[in-house]
Parts: sequence; structure tokens; C-alpha cells
Amino acid sequence: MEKTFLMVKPDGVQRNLVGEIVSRFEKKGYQLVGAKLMTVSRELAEKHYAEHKERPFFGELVDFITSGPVFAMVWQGNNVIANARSMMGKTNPADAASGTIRGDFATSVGMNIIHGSDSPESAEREIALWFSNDEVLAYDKTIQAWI
Ligand code: IDP
Repeated sequence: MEKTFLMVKPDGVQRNLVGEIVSRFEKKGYQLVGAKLMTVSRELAEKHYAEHKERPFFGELVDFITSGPVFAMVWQGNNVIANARSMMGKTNPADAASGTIRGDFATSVGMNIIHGSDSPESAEREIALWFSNDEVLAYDKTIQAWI
């Protein structure tokens, strides 16, 4: 079953949006298989955003993601990587449709509430970077037969 890494960024935690965001993915029919509230070291932030190392906003991005607790999650389900990206909305909230998380709750690209893996390769890399094997659970839910 496909898995993805999602993270409520420090702005989302500060704005009490953890429950709202978890609820959206639960209601969609996805299964939460790993979750933790944590502070992020600069080392982890730099590894996570390594692909943006040369971008002018890299320093700002690392400062932001390490500025307060984040809520890191692993979600599982059919096509969860691409569907979670559509539920999040475009990177820049100005372009994100209403009904998406960024479209509904964010106004600036710097503080856009949520991160989600953008491909199967990044999902695999990010889950391994943020979670140990024993923090990602495998369990059955009887409701799964109805999704
Ligand atoms: P994504 O989060 O939608 O996958 P990416 O292009 O991978 O978008 O960028 C990672 C994060 O870097 C974004 O979510 C956003 O917080 C931040 N970011 C992207 N572009 C800018 C920018 O132009 N200024 C400041 N921050 C940016």
C-alpha cells in the first residue's frame, strides 16, 4: 500500500491546524500509520530540503522549519502521494484553490502550513529520514473494506 510523508509545519502547529489537517486525511479515507510532534534540528532540515540548497530562500526555509514544533506523519492509502498533494494545493497559497489546505488556510509561500512528498522516490526518502522502522505501524482497520 502506498505511503507518503506529510508534515504540519511550525505555522500550522502554532495556528492550531493539526486537528483540522489530520481530520481531512482521515475523512478522505487515508490511514495514519505514524505521527509525532517534534522539533527539527538544522541538520535534519538541511537534509530534508537538500534539493533547494542553492535556492535564495534556503536559509529562510531552514530557519522557519526549525523555529517551532512540527507534526510529522506517515499516511497510507490508494494513490496517497498524488492525492495528498492535491488536497494540500499549490505551493504558493495565492495559486492554491479554495477547498485545499493551502487555499483555505495560508496566504504566503513562506508559511504554507504543510509539506507533502511529491513523488514515490521522495516519499521513500522522506519517510526513512523522519521515521525509524518501528515508528511506522502496520495495522488493520475494518472500515478499509469500504474505502
Ligand atoms: P512544495 O512544498 O509544494 O513541495 P517546493 O517547491 O518543494 O514546494 O518548496 C519547498 C518549500 O519551500 C515550500 O513549501 C515553501 O515553504 C518554500 N518556498 C518555495 N518557494 C519559496 C520562495 O520563493 N520563497 C520562500 N519560500 C519558498
